[in-house]
Amino acid sequence: MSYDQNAIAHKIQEEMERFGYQARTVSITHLPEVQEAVGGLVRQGLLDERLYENWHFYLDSNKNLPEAKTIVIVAMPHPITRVWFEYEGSAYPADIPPDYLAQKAESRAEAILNSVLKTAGYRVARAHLALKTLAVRSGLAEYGRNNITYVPGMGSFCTLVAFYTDWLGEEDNWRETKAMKACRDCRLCLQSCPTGSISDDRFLIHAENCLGFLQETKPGFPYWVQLQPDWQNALMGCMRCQFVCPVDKPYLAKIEEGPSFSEEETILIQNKTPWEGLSPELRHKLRIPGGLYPYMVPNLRARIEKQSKQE
Ligand code: B12
Ligand code: SF4
Ligand code: SF4
Repeated sequence: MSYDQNAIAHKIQEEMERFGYQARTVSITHLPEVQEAVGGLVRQGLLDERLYENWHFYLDSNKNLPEAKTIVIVAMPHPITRVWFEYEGSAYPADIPPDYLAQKAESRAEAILNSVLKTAGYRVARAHLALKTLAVRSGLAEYGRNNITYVPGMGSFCTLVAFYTDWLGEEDNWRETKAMKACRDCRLCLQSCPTGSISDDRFLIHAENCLGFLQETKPGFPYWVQLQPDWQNALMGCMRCQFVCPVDKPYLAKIEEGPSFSEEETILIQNKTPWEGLSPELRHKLRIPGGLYPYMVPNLRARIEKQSKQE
């Protein structure tokens, strides 16, 4: 059976839109440019080695699908999830940033592509690349000064995921990198970052100082961060540069209510009970992948300590 190319592109867009997702296609010929955008920074010594060594987003290519002709990049809106912890008669709210709970949306985007492309005889494989670079160069997003990318209708509260396919998408969306107009006269994220990771000396943030990095490499908070206001603002990572951003304001109102944890459950977590020692129900309720659990514990402790002091 032959499939009309336009019909395939149309079907992908239609299915993505059903879930509020946005997608762009980019020719595989741009893959070296995506890699080089990061490679150039590495050679200039502007990117901490631990970043690309830890996350491998930089030189990865389409080894899993050598016949790939197209890269599809997808942005999926994702609200903050607010969970509650009971402790000594008080309820403590804590926010989980969208990307820590994004697996479901990523799988759904993959399922959509599989349902359209595999049915038409094409293959689909995950593309592990520098996703913000790809999103901005494909025209899907623009950079904020905080180095997070903003998608119209989603702000920065979205997850990105990319795929290779041997289907030849007709549209090759490619342009120069772009920053948001809103950042021209605004420095709120720079002024609010508790680690000084966003600076005036360069556009690229000093990601090795970002709380997201510090917490994922070593659980806890360095003492110098604790001297800053609002250094503890999320149950995982940090959202300070998104909380203060005027472009994100409309999306901050959409908070998804997550589960509440009883005092008993809160104490188990606070006491650093190993992941394997938690009941299957509690693990399920926590929603995060087990590997991230040790990074959550110091945040919960700090969250409770901070609110107790204010009460
Ligand atoms: C490593 C990583 C981290 C590291 C480093 C982050 C960083 N800024 O590099 C740490 C752990 C700190 C981190 C933290 C967070 N991350 Co992260 N992270 C990644 C990962 C794996 C790679 C990022 C990357 O490519 N870095 C390399 C740098 C060089 O890329 P870049 O920032 O795009 O840099 C470009 C620009 O600076 C541009 N540029 C340079 N000079 C200039 C000048 C001008 C004028 C312009 C316009 C551009 C420009 O060129 C560079 C190369 O293209 C991606 C997933 C993936 N595979 O892509 C997720 C990802 C970027 N993270 C994500 C998120 C959500 C976060 C957090 C918000 C999580 C949180 N709340 O705690 C924070 C945000 C921190 C921040 N302010 O950036 C999302 C971003 C979604 C979005 N809307 O953009 C991603 C895409 C994950 C996902 N699947 O959705 N992250
Ligand atoms: S806070 Fe201001 S400078 Fe920072 S990303 Fe948002 S609009 Fe841009
Ligand atoms: S996530 Fe937090 S630490 Fe990282 S750049 Fe934004 S405000 Fe700074």
